[in-house]
Amino acid sequence: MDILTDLDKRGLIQQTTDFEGLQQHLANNTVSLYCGFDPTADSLHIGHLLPVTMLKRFQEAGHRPIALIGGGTGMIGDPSGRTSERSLNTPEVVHGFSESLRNQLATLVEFGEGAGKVRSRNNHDWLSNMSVIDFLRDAGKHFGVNYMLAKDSVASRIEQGITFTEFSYMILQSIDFLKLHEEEDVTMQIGGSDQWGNITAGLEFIRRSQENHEEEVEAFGLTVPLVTKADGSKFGKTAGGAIWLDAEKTTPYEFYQFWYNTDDRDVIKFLKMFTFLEHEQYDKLQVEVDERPGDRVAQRTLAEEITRFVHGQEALDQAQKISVSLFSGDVKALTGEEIKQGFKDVPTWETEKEDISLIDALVQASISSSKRQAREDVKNGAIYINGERNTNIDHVLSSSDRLEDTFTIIRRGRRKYFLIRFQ
Ligand code: 383
Repeated sequence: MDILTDLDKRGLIQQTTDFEGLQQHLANNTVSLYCGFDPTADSLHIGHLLPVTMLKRFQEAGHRPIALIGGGTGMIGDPSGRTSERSLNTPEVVHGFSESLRNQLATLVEFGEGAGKVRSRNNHDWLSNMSVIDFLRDAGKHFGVNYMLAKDSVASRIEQGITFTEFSYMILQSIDFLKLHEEEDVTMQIGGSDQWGNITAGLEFIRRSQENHEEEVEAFGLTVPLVTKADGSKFGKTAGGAIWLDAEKTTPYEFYQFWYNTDDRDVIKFLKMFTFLEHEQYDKLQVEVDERPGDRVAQRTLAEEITRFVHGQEALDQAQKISVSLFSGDVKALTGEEIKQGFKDVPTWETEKEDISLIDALVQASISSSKRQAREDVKNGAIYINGERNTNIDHVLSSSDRLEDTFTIIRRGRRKYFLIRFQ
């Protein structure tokens, strides 16, 4: 199957310029293509994951992807898909973010030259030393203001207001496309559907810049769709905020759980879009969803595949160990590191490393509402210490109740967890 047909079957194509021409182009050439990532934070988030997997898909299909870090464009701010002006970050901050993104991308795709590798470029290298006269003469002259005003990214901001800075952004992205076209033989830019306007502006710029050349080289654009959920809520946002690809910001356990909790109605769609499973494999998983939804085999596969891709096998194993422990209640075997991950969002009470009666601890940690309630809870068998039921109201929490000499995990009832952290 050719790559475009595969992408189409996976629901990964929102728009392309000249689909058949692109199909031909990809069939007859080793195509250099690129996708840009602006350093607006110190990590990518799952909204960036599809484009990253797209780079890998094209690489595996024998083409030559480039990940472009927007060290220059990140200084300006893309208005696409945003309802208000961005605040500018300092050059130092943008530079730091660029470094972080590059390092992160290097863990997701294999950077390097040659076959099987993904090249990386940073547009700071050419945008930062471009003179304003060159900018206005060589680039600006090819962009009609009416054309720019008609772009979604600008038109949708007219009422709100948009500065000349953000208004100019599409020209910078177009300069990149032309630059990479000339220097790296790039003939295709990919991105999310929010990037369609910028990508087509670049194509227009390349076309105009070639008007005097004898031979016109074709160039193409392709966008992936915005990921939507069956329940209408926004994909990628949880109560805790964005889902980041950086393990320090969203732990592999949280990341795993995010995917594991996918709705039955979305899970096959997400498997097709985000994983590298073959068509027969997700067809089989569709049967699982239809016939044994309670087993969540498709969700587990989804969570496994994506967590492995982003965080690696070891982090996946750990995330699964934590998940199983929390679900079964058997938490004794967790390491301190795993407890920190699994209990990141669990109510935590910090106290000195001293013995304390269980009843006092339950009240002070706000696990039970009063001493009376605490005694009831213990007597009723609702209280578990490190996974083991404790019905002794005179129990004293001591060092023998601490995991890794630091944590006591209290569970009330079937699922409600609390953490006591002794320092
Ligand atoms: C900069 C210079 C270029 C080409 C692209 C860019 C970045 C682009 C942008 N992209 C988003 C970002 O950086 O702002 N102007 O966060 C996101 N992308 C990709 C994809 C996406 C887009 O990095 O839809 C989600 O991830 O295109 O929002 O020469």
